[in-house]
Amino acid sequence: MKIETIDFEIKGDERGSLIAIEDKKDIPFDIKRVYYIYNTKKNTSRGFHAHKKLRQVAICLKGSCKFVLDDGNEKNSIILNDPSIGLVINEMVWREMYDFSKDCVLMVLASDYYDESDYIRDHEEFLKLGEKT
Ligand code: T46
Repeated sequence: MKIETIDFEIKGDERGSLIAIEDKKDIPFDIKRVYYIYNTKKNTSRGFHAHKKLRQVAICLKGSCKFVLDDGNEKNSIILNDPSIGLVINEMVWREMYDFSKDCVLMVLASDYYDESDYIRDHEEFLKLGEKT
């Protein structure tokens, strides 16, 4: 599958860098929730699910981590290590996250509130649901 990323504009000057993310302008959905993952223990993997409807953009603010995305037909991977890059994760995409650096801070902008019923945590079920859509 094609990995979709967003390049955020860096407003840099002699003092350093600043990135502003504005609702509706920089992200392809209305942001209803922001969460961040940090202090991930060594050799830990996360994710292993898809979302029925939720759309997200993941930004690695510090350090690095690897995403494997799977649309049911094809897998692809990307290393996030640049706070000016957003990884778009659309609905019905299986995600797995690996290789978190010790200092990794991964921020995620989400199109909806937390809802456990939107998660598909079984890969076989994900593939079956994907066939119907
Ligand atoms: C995703 C990847 C990139 C909440 O209470 N509220 C929240 O908004 C979230 C995201 C999680 N939680 C609770 C649910 C679990 O008890 O936090 C705990 C850890 O969540 P989870 O195991 O789902 O974390 P990851 O890293 O496997 O997945 C998360 C997101 O849940 C998911 O939507 O796409 O990051």
